[in-house]
Amino acid sequence: MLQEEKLEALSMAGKPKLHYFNGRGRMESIRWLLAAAGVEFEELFETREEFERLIQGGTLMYEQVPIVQIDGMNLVETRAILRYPAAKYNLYGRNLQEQAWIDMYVEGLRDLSDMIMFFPLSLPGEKEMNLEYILEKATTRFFPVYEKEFKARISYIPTIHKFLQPGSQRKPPLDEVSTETVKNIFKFERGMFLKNMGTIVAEY
Ligand SMILES: N[C@@H](CCC(=O)N[C@@H](CS)C(=O)NCC(=O)O)C(=O)O
Repeated sequence: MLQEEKLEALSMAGKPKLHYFNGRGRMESIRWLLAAAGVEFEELFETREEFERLIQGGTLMYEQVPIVQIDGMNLVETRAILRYPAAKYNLYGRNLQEQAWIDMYVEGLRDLSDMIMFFPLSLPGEKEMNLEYILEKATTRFFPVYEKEFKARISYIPTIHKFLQPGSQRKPPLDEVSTETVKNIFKFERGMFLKNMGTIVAEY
């Protein structure tokens, strides 16, 4: 091994490993959280074959990603993953009340981000209707909360400011090509049915 390769391997050794496809999806909030905590992370972008290998190797508790390998654990379930570094790096409130507020913001944001995440998988005939629904809920229900509480403050936090700069590990929204990649990895063959604030009640 070359000296630089050894150094690279050493610096990667302690970093959390994130396994997901190369896009936002459920991993993006985890990327944001680690970035905000100032924690460097390594990303492994799954193909269908790698995803199946993880399943067969017994690494994925529910045969689903995201998975984050951190501190000797194979952490799955997005919100369980988020809570771990949040608590570890003191970003999960100073008391139970603060934790409850954080949970409320996180759960609301999840309702909104689930709708946005599944939007590219809408059936062609339902795209326009879904977009209208998401925009209406975003602008009247969710954005006012986040604008009031966070807008001005957040982007000034140095770690977040850095993550917002071009070239960071922040992902772009799905385009047509990456949507096809995701469909192939997770075998989404038809549309997803969105109802009631992004809850998927059926896959068809
Ligand atoms: N509740 C889980 C849901 C995970 C999930 O639905 N993952 C999708 C990719 S975003 C997946 O692995 N789908 C493949 C499958 O279920 O077979 C979480 O929040 O992490």
